[in-house]
Amino acid sequence: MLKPPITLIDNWLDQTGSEELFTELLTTIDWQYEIVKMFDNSIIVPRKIAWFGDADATYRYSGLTHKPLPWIRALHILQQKLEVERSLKFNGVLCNLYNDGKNYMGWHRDNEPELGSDPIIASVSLGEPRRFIFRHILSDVKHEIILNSGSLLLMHEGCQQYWQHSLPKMMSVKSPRINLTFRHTQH
Ligand SMILES: O=C(O)CCC(=O)C(=O)O
Repeated sequence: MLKPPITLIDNWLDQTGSEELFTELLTTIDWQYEIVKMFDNSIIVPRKIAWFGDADATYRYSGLTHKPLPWIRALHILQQKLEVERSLKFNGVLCNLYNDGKNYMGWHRDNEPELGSDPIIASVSLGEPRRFIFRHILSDVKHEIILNSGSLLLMHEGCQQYWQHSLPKMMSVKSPRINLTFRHTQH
């Protein structure tokens, strides 16, 4: 059976650490709604975001240019943990805040040119568990996982080339979730 090239590590952060980090990020980050242009319309994206990274890690997606906010300690510690434990180097992290299950992310690939031709992406989840679905672009095969608080999802080479992903609405979810996707932008 066709499966996406991923590794999911539950409890990558322990429960206390996850809860503390979640509260810190929820209350200290200056979360912003994004407005994207679709044809002639301006659409408010159904979640809030913040982009942190090295000074030169400008990231352009959905037609918007994101200048990085300087690393905050809590995010820098995670960046270092990924480098030490997994030998993965990232120069930025996209933070997404989903207020509840009405907030979501539609089908897409993280395949912007500045991420390189076949990027590896590390995704850390905090707060409410949510469904996460992969869909193979040629065969339409789907693969579903649950992203629990404290989990680390590694999307390896091949994942962004051949698989889209989405975080669907979950109307039963009434509380927030934060997702941190560590990326390497090239200049
Ligand atoms: O919230 C998530 O787990 C997914 C985020 C995502 O797909 C993205 O940032 O590209």
